[in-house]
Amino acid sequence: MPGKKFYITTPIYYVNDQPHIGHAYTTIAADVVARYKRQRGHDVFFLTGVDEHGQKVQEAAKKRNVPPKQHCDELCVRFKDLWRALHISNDYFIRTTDEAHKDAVRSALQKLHDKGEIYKGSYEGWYCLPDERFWMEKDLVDGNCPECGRKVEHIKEYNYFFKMGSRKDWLVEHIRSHPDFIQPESRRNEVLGFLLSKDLGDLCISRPKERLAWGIPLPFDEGYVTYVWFDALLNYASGVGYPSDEKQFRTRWPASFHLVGKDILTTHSVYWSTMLEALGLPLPESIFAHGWWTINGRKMSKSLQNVVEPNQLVDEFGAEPIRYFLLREVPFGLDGDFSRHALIGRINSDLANNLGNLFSRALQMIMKFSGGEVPAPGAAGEGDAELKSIAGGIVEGLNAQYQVLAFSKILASIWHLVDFSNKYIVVNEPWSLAKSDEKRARLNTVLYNVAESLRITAVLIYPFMPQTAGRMLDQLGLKTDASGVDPGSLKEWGGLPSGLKVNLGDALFPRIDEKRAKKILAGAEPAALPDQATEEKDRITIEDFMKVDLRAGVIREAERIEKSKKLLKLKVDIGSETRQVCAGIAESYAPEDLLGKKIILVANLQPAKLMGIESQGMVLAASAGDRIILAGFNGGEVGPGWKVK
Ligand code: ME8
Repeated sequence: MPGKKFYITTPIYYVNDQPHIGHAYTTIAADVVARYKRQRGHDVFFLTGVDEHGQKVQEAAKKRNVPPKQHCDELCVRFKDLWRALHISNDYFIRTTDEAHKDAVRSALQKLHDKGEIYKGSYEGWYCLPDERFWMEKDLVDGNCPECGRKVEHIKEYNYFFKMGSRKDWLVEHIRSHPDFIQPESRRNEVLGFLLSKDLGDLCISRPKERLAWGIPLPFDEGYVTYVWFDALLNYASGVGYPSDEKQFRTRWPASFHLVGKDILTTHSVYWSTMLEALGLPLPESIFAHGWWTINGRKMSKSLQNVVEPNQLVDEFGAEPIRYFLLREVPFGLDGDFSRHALIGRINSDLANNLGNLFSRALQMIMKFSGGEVPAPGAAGEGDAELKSIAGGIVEGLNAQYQVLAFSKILASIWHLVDFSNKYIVVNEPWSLAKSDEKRARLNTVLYNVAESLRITAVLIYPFMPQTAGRMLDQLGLKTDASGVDPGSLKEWGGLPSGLKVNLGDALFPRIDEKRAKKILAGAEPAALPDQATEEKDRITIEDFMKVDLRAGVIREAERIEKSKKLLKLKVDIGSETRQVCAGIAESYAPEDLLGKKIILVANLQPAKLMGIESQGMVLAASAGDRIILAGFNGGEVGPGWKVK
């Protein structure tokens, strides 16, 4: 019997240019969720595709001197190829030039027109050509588009409008009564704020053909084509059969998740929701708007020559480290900064060192001390219960973490298991146990437990790194495919059969040595310029410096400060007391990721009030542009209150 249905989508990307790292980000995230849900036995449908109509695409085709359809055919292949290279497991790839999609758009338009939801009216206003949006005079910033800052044109013309404005109260009520409808919560509040602060106008859904030819003609007036957003949003319905294949549509709809970037949250939460309501269709369960990747603190753009090409990254690093990095580095929902430097750091420490070394070490020990076979475990000993409980804890919390797309946290918790397994080996010293026959039973238990922990790790990382998971299970001697193992089954420790023949194979993740790293970084994105270091005349003496009381602290609590984008309120344990500190790090850190983090506090600053909240000290951090990284300690057990000098 098919499992519970689960339908997830990405935005359909414009084919006006090559795919870049931002497109890869959303698609990888959707892929991870789709793979997880399939593992859990859900009947998954994962849709992605391309947005091919409208001004942007028409202009791009013109620039290349090819007809728009030919341009789309060529560009669309690049997206498809990239998804293959990144191991994306979409069930369907939709193009808005597909006949079925065009029919769906025309059918929806006709239906709304027949119901009196679409009317013709005159429009006078300012039009941003690149964004394809009308603006009111009052919205303009210095006479330019408030969204992209580019020039706008004054336009007066007749157009067709969809009655969106009258649905404002209904939409506010829907958002309020469905807490998961817009995620994360900060974005939900933003949309509510936007809706409550102004009137919601009707939506202009047509463009006169003489101004824009590349679009779907309106079924009731061939002199116009459909506005690209009205066309594009309907892909989520047409991609699952609307309206011609009612049976498929009824099984799949509504979507469980629309994943989008924060740039297109309004179109999804306001335009799409009201369109669905007018069509008499249920709304999606959740729209999740993730954050924005910058490159060394700057917007990605062709003119800055800092566009990160995912194909090049795949060639340099392989697909799986990229999938891991993008979802581990920054909590989904927050903005992040991409750099090859950070990517190499994660590959070398998390992947090559922590996971890769643990895996090869474990297999080598099974080879050496157990004849290459996973031994049968004996009685439990010291540390075993903790290892099992860490694994069990991850599995227990997994569904809830996936429900809020907490990828970074999920990976951090899996790596906690990896780190503990490494520690478990160090503490139990299998090489010493192997020296005495009496300790054989304990040796077997330790080797078995490490192997079982690695099997669990493989199943858990499968959604993120499917090929690595497959290699791990294969090297552990299992013939099972990780995609077919329900993570729920991992709750029971001991699923790994003993007697399996392990095989060594190549390292999971080769370390990137200094020479290679240098070569990669030489051609990488330009570094952010740090502030100039102190001039000679501003230098201080050692006595001056010693006046600053720097202390190691542990963050015990962290929360956002209402109305502040930048500030977090922290409770920092410095041994003798707990300090309340306001830190301007909210754009770089999620509060939940700070708990337990060791930081450096300036402990003898005069208290100050920030946004009305007392701050009793200052946390040290490095910053360049918008990018902030907390200063901390490099290994070692530093206790709260230790003096830093
Ligand atoms: O907006 N960081 O297409 P688009 C993170 N066709 N994500 C990014 C990003 C960045 N720097 N840049 C792009 C469109 N994205 C419409 C969508 S849907 C019915 C129509 C990702 O090619 C992110 O998901 O401009 C963002 O929402 C999307 O690409 C925009 O892609």
